[in-house]
Amino acid sequence: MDLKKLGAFALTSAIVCAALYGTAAAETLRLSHNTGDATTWHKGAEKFNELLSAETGGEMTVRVFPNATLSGGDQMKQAEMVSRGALDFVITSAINVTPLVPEMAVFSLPYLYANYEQVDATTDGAPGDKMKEIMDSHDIVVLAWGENGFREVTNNARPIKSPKDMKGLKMRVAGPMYIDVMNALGANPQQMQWTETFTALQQGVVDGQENPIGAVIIPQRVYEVQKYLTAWHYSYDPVFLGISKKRWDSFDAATKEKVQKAASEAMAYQKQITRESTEQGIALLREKGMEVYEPSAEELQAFRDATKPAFDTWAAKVGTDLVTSFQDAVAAA
Ligand code: X2X
Repeated sequence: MDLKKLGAFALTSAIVCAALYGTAAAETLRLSHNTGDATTWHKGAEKFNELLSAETGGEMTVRVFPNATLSGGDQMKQAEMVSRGALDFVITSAINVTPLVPEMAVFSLPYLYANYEQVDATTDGAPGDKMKEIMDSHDIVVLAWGENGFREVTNNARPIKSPKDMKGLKMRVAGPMYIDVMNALGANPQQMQWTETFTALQQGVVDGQENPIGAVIIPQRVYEVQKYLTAWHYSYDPVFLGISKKRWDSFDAATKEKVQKAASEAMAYQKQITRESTEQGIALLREKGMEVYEPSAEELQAFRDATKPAFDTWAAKVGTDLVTSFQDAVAAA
């Protein structure tokens, strides 16, 4: 084939491709998250793909990878991969980012929040924006906050009604701050990947774990391997939809606007379905055979007092100014 023919062939191929796929520039971006494909995290990710495809007329689509498969099953590694541009998008929760950005632990300080109004006052207000700035300095652009939720404790040994009931329980936790919280309660914590936790609970490697009801416990059927749940609301965990700064900076202004719009809407949806599922959650878990305990205000205070050392340790790591800005927003809500 001479050069002229080769050129004509290449041109024809390009035209055929463009006709077949609508545009030659269609691109698929990758999104990693670290829960299963039935969770509200996953539904939020799928919604983001749907909205972004619609917004861009099919020019941009998002392929969703659950269970942290793109980071070799390591849920904490996702943030680091996004920050160096090895992943486009991530949906993960605050606690998973704390090895890279310790300040993210501020959200989950034990008993910082008592209700959703207080949560929203921080994520939708100046404290949430400050956290976006800090994340940005680690090359992760937080497009929108979503929700994992208030984390509740489950176990197979006994009902948990007071801190002394936690003594000696082998607890699976997600990240470093929860190790300190569990130690303050006299439990035996160990850090473990979420994807390995169901089997560990089933086989009795650990007695218990803690996770939000609507986003994780129900969709991942934790009730099949756990008998007792206490709704102690000890730590709130937000999720966020983030993009690598490298990828974000490669977009023009119009594209940024479309990505931002799809992300905001997808995470608003994710938060809404998480809260709906949580609201029905305790009744459903009882139906499934779990024994659910809802502590009184005084009982909650006992957990708050017992976890105070972990609050203080992590408030110091996070920085007093940041903690105070969160506490001020909470108090004003
Ligand atoms: O690992 C967990 O416990 C989970 C799924 O909630 C988080 O990613 C923090």
